[in-house]
Amino acid sequence: MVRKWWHDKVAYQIYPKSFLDTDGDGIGDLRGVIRKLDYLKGLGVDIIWLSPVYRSPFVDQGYDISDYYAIAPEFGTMEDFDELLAEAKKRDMYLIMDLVINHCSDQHEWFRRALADPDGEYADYFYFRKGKDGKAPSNYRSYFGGSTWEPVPGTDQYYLHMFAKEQPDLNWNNPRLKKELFDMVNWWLEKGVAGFRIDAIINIKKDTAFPDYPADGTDGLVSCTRMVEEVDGVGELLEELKKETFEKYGAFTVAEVFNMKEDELREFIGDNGHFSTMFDFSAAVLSGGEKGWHTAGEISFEEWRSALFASQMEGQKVGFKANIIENHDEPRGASRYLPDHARNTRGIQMLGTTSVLLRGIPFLYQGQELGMTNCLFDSIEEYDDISTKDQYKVALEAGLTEADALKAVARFSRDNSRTPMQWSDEENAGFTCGKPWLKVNPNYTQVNAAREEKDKDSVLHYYRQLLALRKSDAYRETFTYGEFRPAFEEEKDIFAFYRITPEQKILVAANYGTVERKLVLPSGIKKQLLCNNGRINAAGSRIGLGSCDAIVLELDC
Ligand code: TEU
Repeated sequence: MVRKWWHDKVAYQIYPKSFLDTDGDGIGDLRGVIRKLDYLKGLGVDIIWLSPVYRSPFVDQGYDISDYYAIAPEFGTMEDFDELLAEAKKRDMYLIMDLVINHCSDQHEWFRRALADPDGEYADYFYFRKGKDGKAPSNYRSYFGGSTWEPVPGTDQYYLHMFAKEQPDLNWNNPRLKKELFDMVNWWLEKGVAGFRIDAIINIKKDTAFPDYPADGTDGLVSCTRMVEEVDGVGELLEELKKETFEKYGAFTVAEVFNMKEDELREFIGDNGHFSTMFDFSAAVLSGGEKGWHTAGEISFEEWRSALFASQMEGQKVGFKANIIENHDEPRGASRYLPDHARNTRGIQMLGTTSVLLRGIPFLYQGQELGMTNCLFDSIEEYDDISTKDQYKVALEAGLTEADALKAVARFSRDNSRTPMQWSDEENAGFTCGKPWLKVNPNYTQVNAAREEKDKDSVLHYYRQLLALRKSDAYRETFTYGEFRPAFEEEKDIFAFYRITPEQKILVAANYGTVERKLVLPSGIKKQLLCNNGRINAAGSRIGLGSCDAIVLELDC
């Protein structure tokens, strides 16, 4: 494996709108990020992923970009951005941007020109197609519900949008469009960003015949992912993107990839892959819910452990995955992957331990280090998220009551992870002195950075120890390059694995169950590296793991 600069780093996703507001408009901003760089450095963060801060009408919270070269005034100015970049570099931190190039905003100049002249050159930056038998060109359902085709005003044509109708898809068959995108990517790389998180990128390849597929819902439509899964050739586009941009700058890239074809992992993240790495969504996709969030089942511990172990075993054959428990699209990990009895400080520390010490690059999401959890919203009107509102409608159309539909979306709403960062027990959790754009989780009085700073047993202190251990001189090599090997898989409720190099053997073990479990180790304990309850119940090579205990041990090789 070719060693890369980012292999031993820790990354942290900032959702700027909810991170810290410094001008009182209730919206987080770049100056808020600047103000917290030392907090992030002190946590052990090396790479910061900034969710989109480009100009946008915010229909999809910035994932609908109207100007790729401008900072949204809600977040500040380009000067603020330049200062953030410079201040991060002063701290040996790397900044990566969110690259949203499957689609742009319907307010982007390209699309406005396309609407103004549906037969002109800018219309071919998008997918403008005539309808079929008076209907849309194909029967695809968008990720946010409804047809992926929207009529082009004043014509018999439609335009394609895999996401919201305000997010027209960009035509990657158009060389002029591609060059505009590549020039933009290189402009940001020239500015000194270290790379990108790449949004929804698997969607850029279309089957331009736009064939219908059998409907998979009562709306007579089929998920647009069906076309994504069937069409070949995305690799050629991804390779061109890499060669025309990232590769020229040695940029770090982490791709958001769902629906990748079998056996393509090496092409995506191998030594010469399209990307440096990609997120491991193997746990997130377990929730299913193909017919809507209201149809999603509960994940069993065994399914969850097996999915992560399989993903680790697959990943280490070809490269590095990016490990997460949550992000801005997912509910909070502490509310999703912990059984009820473990939804407490030690359970959250346990979850952090078994995620951060996996093989691959850990990507924390803002507030994860505090143990932030899902937030209950009292009505659908309190939610902001476009996906949540769509799923609420889907649940009602499936016959659920309003109360049950609200419960269904509460589990998976993207707003669970978009509530303002909880800095203190002051009003609005210290996030803003204005009216926060989204509800603040009422548990901020307990779950907040200021309180946890003073509590040596807090989630925050534990995450600092966890990241320091991972990056320590003594163990960095093993936690970065050490083989991942499952341990005690036959043991119910035990999530345990080894990280192994010729010189070191480290055991990470946690008890997600409710009763103490005894484990017989394969060799003696050389050193206790970390434990979330201060002491380990060990005698020789036997250990006792109580409920929610997480331990990290160096064993005799
Ligand atoms: O997400 C792509 C994606 O597949 C998810 O949107 C998922 O389908 C959706 O969250 C279901 O609720 C990326 C961004 O992470 C997401 O925030 C954007 O909404 C989306 O792309 C469009 O840019």
